[in-house]
Amino acid sequence: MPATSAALKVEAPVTTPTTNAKVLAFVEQARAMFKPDTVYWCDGSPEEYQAMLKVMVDTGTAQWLNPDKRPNSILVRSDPADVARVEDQTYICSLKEEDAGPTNNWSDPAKMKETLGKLSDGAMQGRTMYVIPYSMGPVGSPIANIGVEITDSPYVVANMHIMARVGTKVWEALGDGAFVRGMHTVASPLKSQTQADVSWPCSTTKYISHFPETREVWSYGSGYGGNALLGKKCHALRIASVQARDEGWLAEHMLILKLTNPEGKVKYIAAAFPSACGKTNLAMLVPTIPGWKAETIGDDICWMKPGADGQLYAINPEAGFFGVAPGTSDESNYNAMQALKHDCIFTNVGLTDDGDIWWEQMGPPPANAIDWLRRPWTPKSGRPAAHPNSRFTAPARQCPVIADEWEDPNGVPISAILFGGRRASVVPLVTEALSWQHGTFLGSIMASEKTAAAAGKIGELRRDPMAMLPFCGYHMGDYFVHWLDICSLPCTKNPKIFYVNWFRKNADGKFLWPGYGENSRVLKWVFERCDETADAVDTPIGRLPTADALDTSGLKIDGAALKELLAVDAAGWKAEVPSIEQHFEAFGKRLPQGLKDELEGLRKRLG
Ligand code: SAT
Ligand code: MN
Repeated sequence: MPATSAALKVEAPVTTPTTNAKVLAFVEQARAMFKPDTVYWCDGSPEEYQAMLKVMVDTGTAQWLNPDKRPNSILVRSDPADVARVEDQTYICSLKEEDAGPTNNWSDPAKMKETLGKLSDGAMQGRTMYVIPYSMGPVGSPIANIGVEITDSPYVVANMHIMARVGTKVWEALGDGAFVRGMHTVASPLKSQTQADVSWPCSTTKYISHFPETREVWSYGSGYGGNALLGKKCHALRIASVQARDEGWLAEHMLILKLTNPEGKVKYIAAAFPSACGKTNLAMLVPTIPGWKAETIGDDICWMKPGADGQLYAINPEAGFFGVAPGTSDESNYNAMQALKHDCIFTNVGLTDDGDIWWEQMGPPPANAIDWLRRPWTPKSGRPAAHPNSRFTAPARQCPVIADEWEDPNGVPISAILFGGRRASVVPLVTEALSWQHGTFLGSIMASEKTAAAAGKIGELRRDPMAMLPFCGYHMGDYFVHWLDICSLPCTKNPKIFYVNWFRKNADGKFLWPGYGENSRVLKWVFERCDETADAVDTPIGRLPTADALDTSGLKIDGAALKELLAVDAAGWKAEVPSIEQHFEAFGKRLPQGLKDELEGLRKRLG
C-alpha cells in the first residue's frame, strides 16, 4: 500500500462536508476519471497540515529540518526538471482563438479536454485524491472568490494550507454557489500495489490549461509552485483577470504596501514587477528614512474593486508568501527572514550539516552542505547550493510587519500604482505618469530582463505589460482597453501611476541605486506626489523628481550616479520607440486608440 494513501485512509462511505450539487458532481467526475485509491476531503485543520508534512517525510518527498533551528519546517527537493513555471506548456483555452490573444498559447477547449481526459484516465492510481476547498481572499469578503482544487499531491495540500484559506469554513461560505474548478495531477500513477514511489512524482508531459469562460483549470504533470498551487497564478491571475474584466475590477500581479509618514498619515501602494524582481523585498522593506513606516498587505497578487466612494479597494487574495529564496537575507529582507523562522516549507534550497537551510546570499556560506540535488556541496563547488528559483512558503501572519488590516474584507484604498522591471539602461529611477492613460501606456510597455522564475533564457529583455505577460487570461489588447475603462468608471480618486527601476547599471555593470530599504526614498516621493507636496518636473517621458525633491539625506551615493538615475535618456527612449511599435503591432486591431495616442505623444515630445 503506498504511503500516500495509507496515511490518510478514510473509511467509506464518507459523509461529504458539502451538499453543493455542483461540487459533488465535480468530485465524482474527477474520481471516475483519475481513479485514485482514496478520496480525501480537506478540512483545513492544523492536524491535517501536520498529516501532510508527515506523509511527505514518510514518502521521501521531504525531510524535517532541525527542530531547534527551524521548528516544524521541512525541506522538499523536487525533480530537477520540475523547478519553475512552464510558460510554453501553459494554455488559455478560450472558445475563440482570438480571445486568447498573441501573448498566450491557445488550444481549442474541447480538444484540450479530450487530450487531458485521455491522459488523465487512471492518472491517480495508487494515490489519494485530495479535495481542497479554498478561498482567495478573506472568507466571505465581497472581493474574495472561492475555488475547489482536486490534487494528488500532499505538497500541494500543505502549500495551499499556507497560501490560501482552506477548509470547512469555505464550504459554509460557498453554500450552493459557483466556484472555480481546478484539477491537478502529478500524472505519475502507481500501477501496482508494490511499485515504489519516487520522491517527487511528476511527468515529462505537462499541461497547465485554463478554460476562462467556464472558470476551470486543469494542470497536468508538474508538482511545482505556480503550476500546481492552482489558487495562485491559475485562479487568482489567469481566471480572475477574465472575471475582473467581465465584472469591472482588476486582478493584478502586484504587491500591496502600507506606508505611514512621520505625521501618521497612511497611504496604500500597489506595485507590479515580474516574478523574481523583488516584490517580496519591496512589500516588506525597512525604510531607511527616519519616521517612515512600511507594512505589508501582500507580496504577489492584488485584487482591486472600485468602491462606492470612487476609490479602488484592494485585497491580497493570498494568505502566505511563496517567495524566491536566493538573495533573501537579514540585509535584503529582514522581515521575510523573521517570517521564515518556523512552520515553513522550503523547496530546492541547500541543507546544512546541522539540518538547517542555506541559499546563496543568505549569509556566510557553510563549510559543507548538501545542495538541492542532494549532492555534497562546499563554497568551492562552483555551483549554487540552492536552485536559483528555490522557494520558501511562509504564512503571512508570521511576517512581523504584516499590517493589522491585511485581512480587512473590504480591502484598502489604493493611492498609487507602481510599475517596474529589471532595466540596466534607459528607464530612470522613478517617473510619474502624466495621466491614467499615460500610466497605462507605461505599464503596457514595461520590459524586464528574464529571471529564473520561468523556464527560458535568463537576462534576455522581454516586454512584460503590467508584469502580466504570463498571467493575463485573455487578449492583452482587451486587457489594455479594460485598464483604460477602469479609469472612466466614476473613479474620482484614481491612483497615480509611477514607473520605477531599481536595477539601473553604470557602464561597468554596477548597480547605480542601492535598492532595498533605500527604495523608501522613492516611496516617500510617491507618497508626497499623491498629496502634491513634493516637486516634480515635466519631461517628455513623464514627471521626474526635481533635484531636491528626492530625499537623499544620509544616503551614500555619488552625485553623478544620482544624476544618471534621474536623467531623461532621450536617445535611449528614441531608440525604444520602434521596439514599442513592434510590441504594439502584435495586438492588432485590439490595441486601444488611447495607447496609440500615447506612443504618438511620446514620439512628438522626444522631438
Ligand atoms: O509562479 S510561481 O507561483 O511559482 C512564482 C512566480 O513566478 O511568481
Ligand atoms: Mn509572482
